[in-house]
Amino acid sequence: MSVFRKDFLWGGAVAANQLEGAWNLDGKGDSVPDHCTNGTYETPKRITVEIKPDQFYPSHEAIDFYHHYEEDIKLFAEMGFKVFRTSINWTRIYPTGEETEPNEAGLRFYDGLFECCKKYGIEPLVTLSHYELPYALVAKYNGWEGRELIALFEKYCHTVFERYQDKVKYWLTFNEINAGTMPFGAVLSTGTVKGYEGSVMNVPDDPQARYQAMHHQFVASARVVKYAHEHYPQFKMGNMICFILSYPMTCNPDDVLLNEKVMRRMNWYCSDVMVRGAYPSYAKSIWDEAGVRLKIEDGDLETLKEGTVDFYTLSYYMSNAQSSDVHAEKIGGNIGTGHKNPYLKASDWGWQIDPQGLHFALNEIYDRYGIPIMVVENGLGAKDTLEEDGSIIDDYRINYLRAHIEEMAKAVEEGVDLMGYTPWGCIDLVSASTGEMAKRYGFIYVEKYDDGTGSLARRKKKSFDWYKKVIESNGDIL
Ligand code: BGP
Repeated sequence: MSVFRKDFLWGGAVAANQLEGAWNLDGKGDSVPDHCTNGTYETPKRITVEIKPDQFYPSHEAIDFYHHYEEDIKLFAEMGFKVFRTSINWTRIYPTGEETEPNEAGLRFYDGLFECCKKYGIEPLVTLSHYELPYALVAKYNGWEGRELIALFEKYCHTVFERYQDKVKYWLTFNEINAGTMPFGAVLSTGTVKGYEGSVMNVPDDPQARYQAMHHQFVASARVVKYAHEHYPQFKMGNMICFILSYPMTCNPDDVLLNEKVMRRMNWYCSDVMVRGAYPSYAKSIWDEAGVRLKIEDGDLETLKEGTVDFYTLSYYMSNAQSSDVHAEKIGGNIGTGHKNPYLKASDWGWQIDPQGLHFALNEIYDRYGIPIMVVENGLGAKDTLEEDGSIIDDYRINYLRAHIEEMAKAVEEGVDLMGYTPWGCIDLVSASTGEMAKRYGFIYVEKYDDGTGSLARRKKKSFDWYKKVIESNGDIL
């Protein structure tokens, strides 16, 4: 007997900039990822101020979902998806963020997409900002450091709420808002990279700008959530956290306290604000340590209180360990911080695989907030091999997902109110951290390669049929 709710939202997740392509069609403006070149695990991708004709920008075509969405959603429906998480690319609606009138062609594209979901009985779950800041706002305001962005974001959200009020019920404000707590979050998340050109991993760090930017995002999110609650009572509004669980390396109290500090900054700081509606008591210690003096305007703290979210969502890929021993081995990986956990194995990209960590994280989150939770990203980025007969035997991916679903089930049995599960990159797409196609997550393979070539043909992987059975059995047959 399934432990998951009868109406459990099984599905998959993507982000507009990583799959749509059509980066400058039908009036779309350029967003931050459109300025990012391709990279690999070893060689970080770069951001450029101008779009250069001699550089390759993977988001420009991506997997051309813009022209393939009907075919792709049909395949999602065949797997039995109840929900499809995608984002609206802000630059399709307001190309520079500052227009007074929205771009009708951009709005029409998402009309078509959401109607197609509806045709198959799939509920859209829409991220309003998934690393898709108009680049013009980086150039003019240093991204979210500029307070002006709050009103510009509100204008954009009001437009899409009005337009899609009958088509979309579930909304997330900012994808992985806590990326701003890490230096590399300056590119994709806070956009505090005005005039910067170079590796996305070497941005000169400016914690003052990052934390101020996050404050503006918190206020923007709260205003939009409040507005939605007042005008569209049928909407459900969520936050989204990149949950990178960490453990103390040993029971040495130094390790335990170090880990608590990392967990607060990385995983709790943002959601404490968005779920509880106030900065936590330890926030000042984070700002002091980073040398940050936050500018909080009159009314901001009231706004945070008035715009708390209805449900909590997270991405979960890995965990790491924290050690006070200066000789402890650091993890490789391109986004993690911390140390290697000797009990875990890592993916080819250095992300330490830890299904039990998901169980632990869900328990901790639910104990802390007591509101419904949804896992809106999880999955294994791996190289796939196309066999001669055209098949892709991705047992490694099935094993990863199975193990995580088993642990989710245990958390549910222990009382966690889990609403749904949307594994990341349900169709192969461009990697956010490296810009590669080779780091594949999908149930559906796309013939598109790192040099930009490929027919864009879609093929079902072995995991496609596996996931279909998982959904059919509500998580019973794994
Ligand atoms: C999250 C992002 C996604 C996504 C995923 C996998 O951080 O929200 O946009 O891409 O991670 O990461 P990657 O693409 O770097 O493998």
